[in-house]
Amino acid sequence: MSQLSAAASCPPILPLKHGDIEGTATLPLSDYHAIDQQLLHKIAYDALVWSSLHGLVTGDKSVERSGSVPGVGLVHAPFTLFPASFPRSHWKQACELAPVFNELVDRVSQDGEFLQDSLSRTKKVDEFTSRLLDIHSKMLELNKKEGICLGLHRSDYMLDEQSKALLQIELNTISSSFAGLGGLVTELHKKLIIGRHHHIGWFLLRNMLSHYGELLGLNSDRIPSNTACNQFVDALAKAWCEYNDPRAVIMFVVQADERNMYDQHMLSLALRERHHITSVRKTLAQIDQEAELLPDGKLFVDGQAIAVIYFRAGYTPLDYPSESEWRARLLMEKSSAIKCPSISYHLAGTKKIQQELAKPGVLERYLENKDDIVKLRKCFAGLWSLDESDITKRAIERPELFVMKPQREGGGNNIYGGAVRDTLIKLQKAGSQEDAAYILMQRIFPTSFATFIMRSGCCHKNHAISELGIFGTYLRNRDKVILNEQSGYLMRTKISSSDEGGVAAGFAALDSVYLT
Ligand code: ADP
Ligand code: HGS
Repeated sequence: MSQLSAAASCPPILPLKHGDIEGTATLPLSDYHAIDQQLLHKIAYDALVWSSLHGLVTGDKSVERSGSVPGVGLVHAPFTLFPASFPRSHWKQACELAPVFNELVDRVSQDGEFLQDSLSRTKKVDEFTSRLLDIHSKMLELNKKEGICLGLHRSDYMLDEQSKALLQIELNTISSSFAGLGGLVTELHKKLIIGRHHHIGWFLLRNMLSHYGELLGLNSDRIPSNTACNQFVDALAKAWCEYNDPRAVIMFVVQADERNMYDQHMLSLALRERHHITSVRKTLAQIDQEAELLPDGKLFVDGQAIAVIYFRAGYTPLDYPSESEWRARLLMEKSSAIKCPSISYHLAGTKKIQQELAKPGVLERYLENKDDIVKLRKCFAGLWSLDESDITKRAIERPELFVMKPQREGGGNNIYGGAVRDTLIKLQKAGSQEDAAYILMQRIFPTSFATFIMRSGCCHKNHAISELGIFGTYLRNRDKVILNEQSGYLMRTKISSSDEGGVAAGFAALDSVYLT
């Protein structure tokens, strides 16, 4: 049965939702084959089945009775039907930057004075950042040194259409998500393009079973493999080994109302299956209730020794609704358990530090290799503090060319367009110190392309833009660097009219990469 007639037996065509672009789409990747609705539907249908069968899902608590089970109200994670084109040269550039950014975070994290000084004005006007700095200065007072440092980072980039420059959006050093689900989308896109290989009559069967590659002029070899899940898990396992207590477990610090738990469970499952390491999930409030810190620094939670603390919460003020959560964060920081991230790594990943590191001569304080410094600077977009009057003046004139950012993570916090001007004028009028809570950044305009986004079972054809995240894993035990690698990727694609990004924040869809 040919592919086209196979499509005919499918249920009615997926509705194109309001606001989608009408008419047949021109795929961004093939030589502009138009794709007909029947074929599109067949592909979308197969993709939805695949995603449910392979755990490309997010959970919610809508259907559970008691609070103790994971979110069993499952829906597929938003994903694109086809990978997003990305130039091979820029892909290579982004991958090569990963170990350099890993080393930079580790070096900056050890300069407590730089972190405190750079954030000292922010501290006065931003309660959340101030509390993080208090924990950090407490560690400085105690002269607490982190013997073993583990970083699971993701550096996000956009390819600026006008300059063709690969520019960093930000570096995430805490709760860098989607190492799990991101790899599944890579697998989905590869499977959609090429079917299962059967050894008997391999060539013949391959032609019959290969899904849509030939039809769409796509070649799955152009989709880079994505080992983010296993590399994150192997880094966590190596850190666990360095802690050297076989009874100890890895603790995931999670949000009570987490929806992205299956991205986290994928890591837990792989820890057990690949390394026979047990992981436990606790909220900050539970840790405050159940944790015990022994005089020798060993941390026990609910009676279990903790070797590694992996934060998938604690990056936003929303995670600290009371003093209980702050007590838990401080207690963990005081312990000898390996924090991922430590408070220093967490602070090194703030947007204010990103902006300070972009100042002339600052990178030279942390890195020796001149080539590395050149490589880093090449991917820096314009970054400024608000006390640079010529920039704020320009931002008031042309607010659409800037993004204004508070020291927040998790998406949905940035200021765009006219609101940039309004906020700057308000801050100037108030003459307050509030401006220290923000940074200004050059707005990056990637090329927009037509793609298909699957969300809640519906296929939306939209003009979209993409953001490439490259994962990095880093592990150091005192003066021995055990691991410093690029570790897979996350491609996120969002409709080009949306200012914000973020899958968890509900703006973007998970995607993969098609090298051109
Ligand atoms: P968060 O840490 O909350 O995710 P980010 O700095 O990553 O904040 O920004 C969130 C989203 O906003 C990004 O995923 C991207 O879609 C958009 N964004 C951020 N900075 C820029 C920029 N300079 N140019 C264009 N878009 C940006
Ligand atoms: C989790 N629910 C991030 N992490 O990586 N954002 C996106 O999954 O543990 O949503 O697009 C939490 C930020 C990019 C992924 C979400 C870096 C979270 O928001 C954690 S701090």
